[in-house]
Amino acid sequence: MKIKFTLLVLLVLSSNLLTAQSRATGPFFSEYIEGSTGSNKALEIFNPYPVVMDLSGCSIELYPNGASVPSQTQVLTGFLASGDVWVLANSLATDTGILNVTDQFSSVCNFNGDDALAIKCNGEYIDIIGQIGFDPGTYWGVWPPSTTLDHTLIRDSMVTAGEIMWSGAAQNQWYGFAAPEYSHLGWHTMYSTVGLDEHNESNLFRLYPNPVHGTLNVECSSSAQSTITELNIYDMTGRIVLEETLHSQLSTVNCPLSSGLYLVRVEANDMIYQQKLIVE
Ligand SMILES: [Ca+2]
Ligand SMILES: [Ca+2]
Repeated sequence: MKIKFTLLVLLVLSSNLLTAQSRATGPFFSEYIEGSTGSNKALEIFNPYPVVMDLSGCSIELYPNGASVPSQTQVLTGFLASGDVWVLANSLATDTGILNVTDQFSSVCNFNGDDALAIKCNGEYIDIIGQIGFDPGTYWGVWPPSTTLDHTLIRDSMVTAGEIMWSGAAQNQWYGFAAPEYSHLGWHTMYSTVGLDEHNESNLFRLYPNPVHGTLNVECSSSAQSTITELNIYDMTGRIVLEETLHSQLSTVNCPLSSGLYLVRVEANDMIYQQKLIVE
């Protein structure tokens, strides 16, 4: 059920996409759910490219308990739209938070924390959760601190391609939520830091102070002759945490957010500007 997605990177696709396309391409894991009760387990995969992706030739593999060969393989078929996700779930899942957005039931959703999962396309690994052929004991740890046991893991919105190296690489690309947490399932947001910086290098759009504590000023330069109409602030999991409708070149926005890194996206006339924001 492809119900909802946001793709913020289209206007700024540049070197990141070229880099990704120079190696094997395919979808990557955007969400992992290992429920604390029953078989409420799910995987979400995401198409990061600006074109429809043909999934034929791609499969998802489950490597249980340190196995070096998969016990379960799910061959993928069909097409996945740009920025869209495909949700696979355990056939015994009972929670409607999973069932309402499931596209396909699959036996690869039989992991329980200490297993590795891979996406392979045309014989090449595209993305791996954990380390194939190695048993971590109980779970794989991720950073910020969480684990693959009894957690929902959301892929960092800055990630633009799969990663086959786990230690020190893919393991640092996930945000963990204690199970049950299903509100991110069925959609994913991706954006590119390289693109963001490049897109705003002419300083047509300005946020200050940054870091901010309290009131944020949002301004389009007079040379841009633009009036800001919409402002959205996203957290690092891609969730919109603040929405404002504005009607001026310079606006002030009360910013009562918890400390952390965010992405601010504004629309002004026909342009979209994006910039990272630190809240103190
Ligand atoms: Ca296992
Ligand atoms: Ca998701």
